[in-house]
Amino acid sequence: MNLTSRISNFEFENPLMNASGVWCKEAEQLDELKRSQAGTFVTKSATPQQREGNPSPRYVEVPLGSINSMGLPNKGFDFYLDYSLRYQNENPEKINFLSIAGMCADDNLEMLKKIDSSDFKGITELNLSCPNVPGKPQVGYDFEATEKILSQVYEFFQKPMGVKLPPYFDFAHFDQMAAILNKFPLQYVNCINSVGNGLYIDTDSESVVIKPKDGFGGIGGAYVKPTALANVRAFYTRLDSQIAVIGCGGVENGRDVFEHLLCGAQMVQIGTQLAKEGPQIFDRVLSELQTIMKEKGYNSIDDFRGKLKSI
Ligand code: OXC
Repeated sequence: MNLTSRISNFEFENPLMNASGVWCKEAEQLDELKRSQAGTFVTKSATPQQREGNPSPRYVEVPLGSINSMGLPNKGFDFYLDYSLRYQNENPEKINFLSIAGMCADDNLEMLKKIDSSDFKGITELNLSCPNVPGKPQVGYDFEATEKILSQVYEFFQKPMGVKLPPYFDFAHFDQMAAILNKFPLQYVNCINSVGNGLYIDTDSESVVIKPKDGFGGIGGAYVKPTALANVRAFYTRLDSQIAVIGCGGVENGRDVFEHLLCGAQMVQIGTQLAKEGPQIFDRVLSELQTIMKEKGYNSIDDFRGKLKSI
């Protein structure tokens, strides 16, 4: 069975990978992803310098998913660039995604300049949608700021790049954001980051469950699948065909992956459920996907990718 997926000129054995932030902060975690069945992996969103992130508790599993306010804890940009360079030297036929999330536009430009002048051959992900840094709005909800940063980036940046978007909930916003993204030579857009600033409450203790921002945090898992699928579909149908879509949100099993692919995703990321099960999840989900494809008589993902039917 052919599970091959592509982003730009890169080909991956299968469409599965981690969602940035999950199982990818430490070298040991990245090593485990490397050894897993995932088609590739993405590193934790980096800031120029190492960050501790928000106070704990800051990630809690809740009945239908998770709530988090990590606040971009990471080991600093150089660590993830070095890791990625080592990975590509050891595995010349493979590449990974390198995620960055500066605290401001200048941070992003500084990191992108370093990537541009490095030997990095993989794909950069510009995270425009972290909901968890107190006082920092999500750039992806500011259409002017999004267009401005992309214009600044493409004045010099020559390498493959995609953007990680927050979820949108209005057709006007799908239209406006897609029109902006279509102006740039992006390789992909990633839909979606967590649904920002939800509030999960523990009724017994009558309290919030995470400490930062008085309990407000990004929601992931089953809660967000319909929103994620809507965003994948909305951007798949609006973006120029050379811009791929990566689907992220609510993936727990092969059926969820199938649905993201049907909506048009090239790659499908797993976050909350990866945090729960660990990297062996990729074996299970891949075999579930193959079972569904076999039942439906599909030999390759391209047989059904994007072909969601109307009624
Ligand atoms: N999305 C992000 O982009 N970052 C993390 N959480 C999230 O939901 C974080 O570090 O807070």
